[in-house]
Amino acid sequence: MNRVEQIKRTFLKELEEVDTLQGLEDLRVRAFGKKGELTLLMKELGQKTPEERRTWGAELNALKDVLTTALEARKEILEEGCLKDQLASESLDVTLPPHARPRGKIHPLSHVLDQAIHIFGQMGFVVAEGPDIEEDFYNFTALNIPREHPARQEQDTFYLPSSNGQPLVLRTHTSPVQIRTMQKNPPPIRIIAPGRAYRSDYDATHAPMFHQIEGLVVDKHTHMGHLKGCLEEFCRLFFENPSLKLRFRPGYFPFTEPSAEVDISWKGESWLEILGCGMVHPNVLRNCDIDPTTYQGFAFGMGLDRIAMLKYGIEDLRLFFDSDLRWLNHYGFAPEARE
Ligand code: 2NM
Repeated sequence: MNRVEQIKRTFLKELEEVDTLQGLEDLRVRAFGKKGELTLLMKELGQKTPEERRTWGAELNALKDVLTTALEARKEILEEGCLKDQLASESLDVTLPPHARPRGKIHPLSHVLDQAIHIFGQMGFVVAEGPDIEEDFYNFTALNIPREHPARQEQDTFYLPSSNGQPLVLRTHTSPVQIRTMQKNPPPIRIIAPGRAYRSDYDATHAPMFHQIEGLVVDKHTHMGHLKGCLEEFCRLFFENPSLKLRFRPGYFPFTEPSAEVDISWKGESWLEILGCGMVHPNVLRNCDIDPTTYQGFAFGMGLDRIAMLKYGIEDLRLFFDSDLRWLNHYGFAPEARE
């Protein structure tokens, strides 16, 4: 048996036994690599006579073809097996529900809003809403805020180009929602108006856009005692402190008379102002076609951002609106906890 035939036999036999792609590659290198058996034989051709070169060359070329074809065939078989193994070991059922919980957090403001709506909801209040862009009439005039009142001045209010003679503003409080509600619905009325308000003011505790929640009750015998009881109940539930004390100080708002500012006892040592309130001014009721000799109402308003900061110890209001994921992850609430 000549050398060519011998190489062919051993190579084909080993090829049949090889069962990994790496083993196959090793075998290929032993035949066709730089120092492979076939490569060395090819090199020897150079030292042969032209006659020998012709016959040897033909034989070597035939061997090369046979081995290459056999290598390719074996490779295909091994690759197919390899893919089957991979498919079997990496099977994935995409119809299964995800095992990881959602990672988003509820913004502290949304959380506080949910709590407030829940507490007032249990007392019988319903949520009312209105536009952020308001007519001057609803934001000021109807609320008994005269033309010379400082709240109207440019430094506080964002004015917009007027439409058909009506001056427009970004509402500076959510009170216009109460006006619209009183104009549309006859008493008894029991609403809260949560929403955005805008004032030209910006520091650690003031943002040009902030959140308010206001409330309004109108009925025939509504009085200051109802107002006090309602706000005390709310504050005790919201701050989760059944012995929380409230202090009512006389105050002034153009739309209520009498008016009061409310403080809560804080860490047993000091008072903190958290809201304003009062009995709805007769002029305001009249502006909404409600007869002040038959009906009376109380109203209150507080900053949602402020009560969120107090409850959760958040120092800088500006961080509320930065959408910083690290901040949200720290101060946010798990979606499961949402009421
Ligand atoms: C406050 C304080 C006191 C208030 C009054 C009214 C309305 F429309 F009924 F007259 N809405 N909101 C009010 C009263 C708001 O926020 C500090």
